Amino acid sequence: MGKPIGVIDSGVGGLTVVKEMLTMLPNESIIYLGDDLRCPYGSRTSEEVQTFTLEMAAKLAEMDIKMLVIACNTATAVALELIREKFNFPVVGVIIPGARAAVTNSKTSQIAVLGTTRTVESGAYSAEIMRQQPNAEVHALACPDFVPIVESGQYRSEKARTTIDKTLQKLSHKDFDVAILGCTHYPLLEGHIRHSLPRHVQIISSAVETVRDVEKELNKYQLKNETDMREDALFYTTGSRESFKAIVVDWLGIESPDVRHITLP
Ligand code: I24
Ligand code: DGL
Repeated sequence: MGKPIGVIDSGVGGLTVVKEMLTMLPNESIIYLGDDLRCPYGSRTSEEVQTFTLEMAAKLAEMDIKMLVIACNTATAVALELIREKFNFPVVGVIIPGARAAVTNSKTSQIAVLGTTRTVESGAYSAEIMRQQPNAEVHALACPDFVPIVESGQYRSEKARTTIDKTLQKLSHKDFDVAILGCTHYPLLEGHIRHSLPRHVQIISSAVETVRDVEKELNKYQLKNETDMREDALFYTTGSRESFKAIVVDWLGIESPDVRHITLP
């Protein structure tokens, strides 16, 4: 059996990327590591996020992965380059694929980016969009209330709707035609976000785009698993096994996932 692909995230949000990997890459084995104990990363300093991301990558490197996916926007924003320098396997983040989809789909080159405070303050999305499309205009908005709304299980509530509406009003004077959901959790809020943005605005969620890049990298480095078999996904959490497992069962529909506790560093 071939080596697995490693996936890291600040918690469970990266499971949105895993969900696409399971269907789009049916022969690939996955090892996931979520740092639930220290989640959220979005309100932490860049130094903290870099250290934690490095610790996760090192842990999966010990497990002999062939490629690493940084499924967390905040970690990608501040640590992608650092991780690429330190390890020999290919590393795929979620920002380049999301930025590309936005640039491709925007007719006006006016692009909104929604993300955590750390992601927005890093300027990583703006830099990547401008690199791909130098005359683009980027309107980045930090949405610090959005992750807590999802994690408190209130994401379908009326309160969620009003909070999201109020936050997105800050963009009401900007004339963009594409909005990037630059955080793992925001696809769960897409209904509310859709409602609070003008109807012609196209919403981009990067999970599918990211997995397309994973597939390209597998081909480029001839790392595809050619056998028609894969190991069951293996999940590690730095937090509670039971809470993590409940979300995996619910979100991925895996009946009894292998979830193990791990300590970092
Ligand atoms: N969604 C996320 N994180 C949570 C949650 C959630 N609790 C309920 N839902 N909690 O992220 C974070 C706290 N940790 C504690 C330690 O163990 C893991 C959780 C979004 C997940 C996206 C895949 C709501 C919820 C759910 C199941 C599926 C999806 C979802 F319960 F949003
Ligand atoms: N995974 C993070 C991201 O995509 C959201 C949760 C957090 O702040 O840690 O930005």
